[in-house]
Amino acid sequence: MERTFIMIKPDGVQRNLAGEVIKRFETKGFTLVGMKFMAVPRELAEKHYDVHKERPFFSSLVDFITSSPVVAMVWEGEGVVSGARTLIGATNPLTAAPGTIRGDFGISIGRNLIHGSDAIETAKTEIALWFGEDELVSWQPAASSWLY
Ligand code: 3AN
Repeated sequence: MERTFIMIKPDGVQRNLAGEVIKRFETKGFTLVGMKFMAVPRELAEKHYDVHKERPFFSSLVDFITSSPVVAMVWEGEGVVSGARTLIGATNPLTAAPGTIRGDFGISIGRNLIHGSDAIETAKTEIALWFGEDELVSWQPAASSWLY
């Protein structure tokens, strides 16, 4: 089953939006298979944003992501990589559509609340970078009478 890496960035945590973000992924129908609240080591942040290392905003992006804790998650489901990007919205929150996470809660491109892998291959790389296999749990809801 397809998986994607999602991170609620320091601004999302500090604005108390973690629950709201998780709720949107849950109610959409995706399945949580890994989650940790963590401080991000600089080396991990640099590897994660390696594709942007020549961009002018690289060091401020790494500074920001390492400045206070994030919620790192892996979500699973059919089409979850592009589906998550749709839930998240465009990179610039000012032009992100209303109804998306960035469109509803953000105004600044440098504080756009959340990261989501941009392609299936990127998702595999990012999941391996952020999580050990033993931190991911595949599960199914119980087909039993106690699930109301
Ligand atoms: P997305 O997160 O939508 O995939 P990317 O991969 O282009 O967007 O950018 C990664 C992160 O870099 C963004 N989430 C944002 O925090 C930051 N970023 C992108 N463009 C800019 C910019 N022009 N100025 C400041 N930060 C930026």
